[in-house]
Amino acid sequence: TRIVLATRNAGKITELRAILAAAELPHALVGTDAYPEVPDVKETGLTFAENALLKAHALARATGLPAVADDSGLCVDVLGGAPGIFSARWAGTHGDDAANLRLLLAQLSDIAPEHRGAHFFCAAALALPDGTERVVEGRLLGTLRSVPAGTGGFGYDPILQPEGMDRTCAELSPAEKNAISHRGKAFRALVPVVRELVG
Ligand code: ITT
Ligand code: NA
Repeated sequence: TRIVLATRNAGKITELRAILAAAELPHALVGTDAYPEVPDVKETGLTFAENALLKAHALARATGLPAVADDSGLCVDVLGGAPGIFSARWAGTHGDDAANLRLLLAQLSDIAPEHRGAHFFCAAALALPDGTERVVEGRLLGTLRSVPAGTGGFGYDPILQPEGMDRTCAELSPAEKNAISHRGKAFRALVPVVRELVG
């Protein structure tokens, strides 16, 4: 069986392939790019879970295959959880990671180190063509640096320092990040669900 990965974010795809490869599922993981005719989904949900389900259902219906989707973002305590579901377009242009990071750092410039708590959040959804759906979640707690560090990962990785570590996510190896990340936790939790519902 094939399973479609409902994401166009290159950073996510790399991580999802590594996380799911470790699970040794008997499925071929096909990227959304194999289905260029599938229109982009409007992420109109109010939560990560709703948006992940919207993306998974749209691709499952369009392809007739089981689809998994990721909706994720950075939630900053002192901003009441923002950027949250708006993380990918915080500075206005969808997917402009550098601009998003710059704006967030500017917004936090007066915030003292002890008030810079934040977490990454990931909702991982599975949808089948018949409408069956499941969603699971994972988070990674940490604090936000005021100066970016590291070149790995993507998005806000250069400023999120996981709890108990002295490096940012962008300074971790891919395996180190996946072992503790919101995405690693969510998709490892999704694996038994895939085994149950897809076979
Ligand atoms: P798809 O909808 O195609 O999956 P997207 O980039 O639009 O791609 P989201 O709406 O879920 O996906 O937004 C995710 C944003 O959250 C992403 O652009 C980053 O800014 C941030 N983000 C999510 N996971 C992250 C991670 O592991 N490290 C750093 N930033 C992350
Ligand atoms: Na989103």
